[in-house]
Amino acid sequence: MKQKLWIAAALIFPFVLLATGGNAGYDTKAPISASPGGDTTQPTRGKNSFSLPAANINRDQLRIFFFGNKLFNTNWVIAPASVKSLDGLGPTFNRVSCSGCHLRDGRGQPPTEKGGEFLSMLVRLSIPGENEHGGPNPHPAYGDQLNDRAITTIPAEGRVIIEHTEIRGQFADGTPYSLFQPDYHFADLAFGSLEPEIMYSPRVAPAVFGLGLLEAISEEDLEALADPEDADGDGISGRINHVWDQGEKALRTGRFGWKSNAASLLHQNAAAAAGDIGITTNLFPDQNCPEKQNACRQASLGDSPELSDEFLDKMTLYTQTLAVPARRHAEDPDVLAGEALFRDIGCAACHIPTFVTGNHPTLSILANQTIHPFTDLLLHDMGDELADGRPDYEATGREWRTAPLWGIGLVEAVNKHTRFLHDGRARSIEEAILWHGGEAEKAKESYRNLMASERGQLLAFLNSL
Ligand code: HEC
Ligand code: HEC
Ligand SMILES: [Ca+2]
Ligand SMILES: [Ca+2]
Ligand SMILES: [Ca+2]
Repeated sequence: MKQKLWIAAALIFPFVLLATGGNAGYDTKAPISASPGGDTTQPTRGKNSFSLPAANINRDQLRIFFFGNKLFNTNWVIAPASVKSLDGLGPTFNRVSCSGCHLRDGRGQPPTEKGGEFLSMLVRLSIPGENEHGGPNPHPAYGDQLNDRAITTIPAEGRVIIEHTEIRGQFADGTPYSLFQPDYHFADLAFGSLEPEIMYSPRVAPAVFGLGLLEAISEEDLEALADPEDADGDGISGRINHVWDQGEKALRTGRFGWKSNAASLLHQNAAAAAGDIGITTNLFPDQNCPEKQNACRQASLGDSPELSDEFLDKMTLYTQTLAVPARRHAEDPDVLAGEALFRDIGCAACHIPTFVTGNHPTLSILANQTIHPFTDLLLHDMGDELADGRPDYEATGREWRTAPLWGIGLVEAVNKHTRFLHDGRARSIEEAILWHGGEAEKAKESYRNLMASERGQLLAFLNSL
């Protein structure tokens, strides 16, 4: 009997600590302010709402920010060119600039016409097995990403065509809705079939503001939020993705990418330069030419590295200090009612509203900020329909990082579209909710069961972010 009591006390004690707050830097109940980026928050400015420097940036940092902005918008050219510091495009690539996909620092979308070319999304590839760091195993002929463009002297790898099937459903009150289920086909493959063993993952470019604040969320908070075995029995089991960081040369907690498959912005940016544009850095010094692509290897002409450490650091500060835009209509009664519904029906269990950031590794302006990103940066099983079937480090083929929701109501103003989720299949915020499954099935069902007026309030809240 005595022993049982001890066990019970040992089990309950940690929960009491958590429930009473302890030192936790996150909160699911605190009211949500109009400044989701803390002191970095900037007023909205139409289509430039994602492109402003953090409001608390200092003058030296601002100079670097503007230079980083230039690099982010640079159209890289084939080497050798007259400006040596900005050549080395390809040999294969997806776009010639970062902003080609992250248009106005915002998000990409699938092609708008049937069979249209990819302008702001890409397809990751791998075959079964793991690479030397436990990450995705690249395809011997196509690598870890389908590069749908190339310099003139060599072939592009191929392209992807999207087709849609319409799925019909209805809300509990009988109102009908329809969803677009995408179906992907490879075409014009230059190095033979990708079947039978290829695993692929189509992903749109996410927006790039507020990311330094996500980098400053403390490790302890993410560990406290993670519940891999669902010990508290709420049906939600967030997991940390441990991923190789090429800057630290170690496994680190993943925070960026649709599967939390990158741990730092330095790594993410250098990987994007190599994989998306064909630009080498000291972090990734090899040209993006898989073993079977001889012409690719012979075509690499840029200086090594094509992007210097100094420029990579400046580009990284840029992606760390893009401001989070202020909320609109935060005090509107419908928005406040929607905020209450967001918590009541379980959205806030994954889309964690509030964190106080810890220290940032390089930028003190990002430390100790009360922020509202609406993510736990953790992996969740989102069900069969959203599954890509392609593991990414510890993320399974059914798991995705909780997408941050800050700024989501401004996507239309900035990017002139409302395509959501990892592959942009959702045509509206509401469709994104209706695709939720797996651990989020219960919250999705609760949404489907709301009255039309309540659904409107929840959407008014999301549009105020
Ligand atoms: C071909 C389109 C494309 C280009 C070009 C591109 N990106 Fe991206 N970017 C993406 C996609 C897709 C993701 C999500 C990646 C994933 O889930 O693995 C991403 C993710 C990111 C992220 C993480 C965002 C987040 O919310 O986690 C950053 C930062 C980033 N890119 C920076 C850059 C930089 C810097 C460049 C230029 C060197 C660049 N990107 C070029 C498509 C692109
Ligand atoms: C179990 C965790 C979980 C719960 C609960 C949850 N979400 Fe999500 N949410 C996610 C994940 C993971 C994604 C990314 C999925 C993807 O891209 O395939 C996401 C994506 C979204 C998106 C699209 C964001 C974007 O950038 O494209 C919206 C909007 C959203 N959720 C709203 C909600 C709302 C509203 C609720 C409550 C009804 C909710 N979510 C409940 C985990 C969750
Ligand atoms: Ca190159
Ligand atoms: Ca490739
Ligand atoms: Ca749980």
